[in-house]
Formats: sequence, C-alpha cells, structure tokens
Amino acid sequence: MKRFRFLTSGESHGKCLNAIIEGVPAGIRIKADIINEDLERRQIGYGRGGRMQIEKDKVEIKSGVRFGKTTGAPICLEIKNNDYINWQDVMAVEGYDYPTEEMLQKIEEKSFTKARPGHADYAGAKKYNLQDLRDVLERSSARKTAIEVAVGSVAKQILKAFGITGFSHVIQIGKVKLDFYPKTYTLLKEMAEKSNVRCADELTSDRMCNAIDEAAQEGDTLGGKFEVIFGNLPVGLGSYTHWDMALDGRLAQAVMSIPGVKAVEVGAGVEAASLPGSQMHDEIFIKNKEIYRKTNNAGGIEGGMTNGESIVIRGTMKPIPTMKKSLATVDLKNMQPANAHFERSDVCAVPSCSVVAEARVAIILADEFLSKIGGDNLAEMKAHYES
Ligand code: EPS
Repeated sequence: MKRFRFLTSGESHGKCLNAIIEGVPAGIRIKADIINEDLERRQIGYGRGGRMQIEKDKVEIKSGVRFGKTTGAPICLEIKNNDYINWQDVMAVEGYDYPTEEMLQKIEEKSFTKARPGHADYAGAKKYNLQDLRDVLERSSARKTAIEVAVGSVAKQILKAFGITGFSHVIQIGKVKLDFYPKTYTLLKEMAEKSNVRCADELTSDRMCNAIDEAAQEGDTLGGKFEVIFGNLPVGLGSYTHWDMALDGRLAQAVMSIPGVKAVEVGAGVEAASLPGSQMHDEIFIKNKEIYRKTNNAGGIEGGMTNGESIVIRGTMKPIPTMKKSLATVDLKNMQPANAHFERSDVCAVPSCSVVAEARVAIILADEFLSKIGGDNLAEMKAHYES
C-alpha cells in the first residue's frame, strides 16, 4: 500500500501550482526555507531561458503543518506563478461574454497549431480533442516539476529524520562528459552544488557552458545525463515478491516520467551488457560482523530491494523540443506542411532535471520507508526503526 501519496495541479502560465500530500506521519519537522532552497536549486542552471528571470519560486505551506511540525493531516503546498500577471486574459478560467478586440488578439497571439516534434503537442491534441495546442502545452510543460520538487523536499525532510540523505549531479551535456569523479560522495555533492551546470568538475562545467552557448547560437537545444545518489538506506526497501513492488522498477518509472527523460539506468546500467558476471556482481565481505562491498555495480539494489549500499540512478534527458531552428511539422489547423511553433524556452534544462529526479527518487524512497517502518507519528516510527 502506498503511504506517501500526492497529486499536483496547475498550468505553466496559470495562477499557481498546488500539491496535496497524504500519509506524512505527525511530528516531522518541515521547514518552508528548506523547500525554498530546493526550489532555487531547480531554478538556477546555465541554459535556462527568460522565464527563470521572472519566477523566484517560493512555497506556501497551506495546511498540515503547525508550529513547524506535521500534524498527520494532509499537507497542501502552493507556488505562485509570477508570470501569470502577463497571462491573465489568455489563461482566464471564465469565458468572456463580451471579449474586447484587445483580448481576442492576445488569445490569438498565444494560440498555436503547428505541433512541435518531440513535444506532447500532437498526441495531446488528438487525445483530448483540443484545437489550440496552448491547452496541451500548459499542463505538459515542465513548469509543473517545480511543485514536485517541493513535494520531494518534504520527502527528503522525512528521510533526513532517519539519517537518509541524497543528492544529484550532472554527468553529461550534449557531447561533453564528466570523466573525472571526485573521490567521495561528500566532495562530489559539494562540487556539483557550486557549479552552474551542477557538474562536479570546473573544467567540464566550463566546457558544458560553452556547448550550451554554441547550441543557443545555432538556435538548437541540448540534452544530457544526470545521476541521483541516496545513502544510509536500510536493507530491504522494495520487494522481489511482485513486479510492481520492485524498487528499481518504481524508481525507473519515477525518473522516466519526468518530461524529456528517455532512459534510466541503475548502477552499472547499460554497461552490464558487456561485463562478465565475475566483474559485474559486487562481492560480499565481512569485517567485525558487518557486511560490506568493494564495488557497487548493482547501484544499491538487488532483487528489487535495497541491499545497504547507496542507490545510484542515472537518467538521460533528450534536447528540449522547443527550438528556434524549427523542424518540419504539420499545421493541424489546415493539415498543411509547416515549420514547428517556437516560443520563449530553455536551451538546456539538464541541471534542473537532475534536481527534479532527486525529488522523484526521494518521494519513492519516503513511500517505501514509511511502508516498511510504519507508525503514525515520529516517536512510533523511531521505536519501530530502532527495533
Ligand atoms: C517550458 C518552457 C519555459 C520554461 C519552463 C518549461 O517556460 P516559458 O514557456 O514560460 O518560457 O522556462 O520551465 C519553467 C517555467 C520552470 O519553472 O521550470 C516548457 O514548455 O516545458
């Protein structure tokens, strides 16, 4: 049974984004400031477009927390869209009985019918029978990942009460790859947080920024790869008993469904295909009655369960489909060949995507952790955990 559940709502240029989280036990310290730090981490990043100059995402905790601690009630979160002020007429909830010429013109300017290849435009319009692709864009937009990061931050604050922490970093943008990894996870995290592309090596970060500049000059966009690592997890989160309970499966779904993600790997990932068993599997040793491993090709998951090592999940994000250098498409209004729609967008959002993936992973881990530990309040959870 799911313990940590949530739903979100909101459009990219609508009034706000909302989430309701259910299943958070009472007595957990939740700080809006910590959520806001994560929101900021998602917003910064070289390659983002003009929108990020407009938004300064801040969460409002609207229910479920009193005097800084959860009460066990559903938690409602809200993030306002600053850009809404510029979109009020176009995104109006009520229809206009007597629209002015000016309003009609604004709505017309923001409507489009030339589907962007790689975007949700075409399939979304068909599925929901929508004529204006604006109606698809508004919810399919990655803007909604802002509120997911806020939910993930709540999940991280639950996990942190039990010493479980994690981070994310970027390992590739376009063709530029991170070849040199700092020796410890602490250093890896520190270096990545300092970089404006969230990459743990200064020189590689610079090369990534140059690649983004070049793509921007050519009216193109870039994708890349990121990694999420969480440590200090108890053994046995997830299960081998049913396919939908395997932790690697749940994590893959959580990361794969982030807009733009096309592949997810666990541990050695696709490299596992070329490694012989003797090199792939992480041998088990014992010292002072403690089990340990010298390698972590399994990425912390064996048989769909945590095995006590850090979990390591990698994601691949495709280049953003909104491009100045527009691709061939069809205008769905008249079914004639056309150039794809372009509007203000990002050149590269891989650094932001890594923060979103960190949040999604935290959400699944919190759900698994709460299911395993049980308890309706922190004291009960701690007692269960100790035993
Ligand atoms: C997005 C397009 C851009 C991005 C946006 C996602 O927004 P706009 O159309 O307003 O320029 O900046 O990302 C965010 C707003 C965000 O908070 O991440 C898209 O079409 O997916």
